[in-house]
Amino acid sequence: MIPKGHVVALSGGVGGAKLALGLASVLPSSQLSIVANTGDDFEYLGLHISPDIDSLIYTLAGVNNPVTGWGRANESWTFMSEAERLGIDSWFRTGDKDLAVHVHRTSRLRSGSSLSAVTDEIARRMGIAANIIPMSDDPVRTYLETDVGTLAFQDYFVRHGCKPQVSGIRFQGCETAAPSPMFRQLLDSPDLAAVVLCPSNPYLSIDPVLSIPGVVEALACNKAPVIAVSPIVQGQAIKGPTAKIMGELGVPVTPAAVADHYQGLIDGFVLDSSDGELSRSMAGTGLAVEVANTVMQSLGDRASLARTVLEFSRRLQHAPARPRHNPRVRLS
Ligand code: FO1
Repeated sequence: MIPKGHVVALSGGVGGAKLALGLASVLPSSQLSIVANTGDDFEYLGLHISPDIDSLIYTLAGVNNPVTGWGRANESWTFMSEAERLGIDSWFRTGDKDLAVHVHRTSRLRSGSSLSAVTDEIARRMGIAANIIPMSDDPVRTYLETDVGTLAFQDYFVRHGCKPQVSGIRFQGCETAAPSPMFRQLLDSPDLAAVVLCPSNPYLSIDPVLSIPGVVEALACNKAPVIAVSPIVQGQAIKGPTAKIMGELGVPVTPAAVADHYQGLIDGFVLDSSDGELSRSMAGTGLAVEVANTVMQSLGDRASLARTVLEFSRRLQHAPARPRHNPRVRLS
C-alpha cells in the first residue's frame, strides 16, 4: 500500500545520495522511496557489491565516508591488508565494516533472497525508515565503449580512474530485466506526488534505471510530475565524470543539454543559482524551470534543496499537464 503524496527519487552515486538524505530529512519516512541504480553492481572476490545501494544506505544511516564519497566512515582495513599480503589484486578496496555488508548480501542472495529483500533488510538493520529499492532484481550491468576497449563499469570507474575516452554506453541485460516489484508498484501508483531525478550522472546513474522496459512509459502515464535536478553547475560536474563523458559523447556540457537528454520525460528542471541566467532560455522550450542552490555542502543545503524540489513539484501538480508527447528518452 503506497500512501498518498509519496515521493520517488531515482539515485546513483554521491549526488543522488546527498539529495536523498535531504528528502529523508524533510519527508515522513512512509512518504519516500529511493530507487537505486544497480548498473554499477559487480562481483569482486566472489562478493556481490552494490555500490549505489551502499552509498544510499550509508548516507541515510549517517555512517558514510564524506571524504571518499564511498564506503564507511571510521573504517578499518585489516581484511584488505591481509588480502594484499596474499597477493590479491586490490584495485577495488573494501573496508572491514563495508565487507560485512557485502558478505551478508552475497550469502542472502545465494540462499535465494531477492536483491530487494536483502536491501530492505540491511537498510532496516541500519536504522533507515525510508524505502531503499534496487531498480531491478534482475542483473543489469553497465559497460562502456572506450578508446582502450569495452570496459565493465567498475573497471572504467575505479581500475582506470575514469580516464579512458568514452564513445558509448550500454546496459547489459536491460532488455530482459523487470523493475523490482516495489518500483513497479510505485510507477503504477495513482498516489505518487513527485518523481525526482537526483543530480546523479544522467548517462551512468539514471539511464540504467530508465533502460528497464516499461519504466519510461510508466513515468509518462503517471500523473506525478517528474523533476530533474541539474548535475552540471557552471559547466562542471560537482563530482565524478559526468562533464567529461558529456564532452566525449559530443554533448555540450550544460544544464540545457541534461534537460534535453531527459526531454519527453520531465516536467520540471532545477538549475543551480549560479546558472540562473539560463532559466529564461530553458523555460522558452516549455519546460518549467526552478533555480536553487544545488551544491549541497551541509545537511541544511540538502534539506533546503529537497524542500525546493517538493514545493516545485506541488506547483507542477496544479499546473496544466505538459504533454509528454514522446515518452522515450534518448539513451546514449
Ligand atoms: N571507488 C573507488 O574509487 N575505489 C574503491 O576502491 C571503491 C571501493 C568501493 C567499495 C564498496 C562500494 O560500495 C563502493 C566502492 N567504490 C570505490 C565506489 C564505487 O565503485 C563508485 O563510486 C560507484 O559505483 C559510482 O557510483
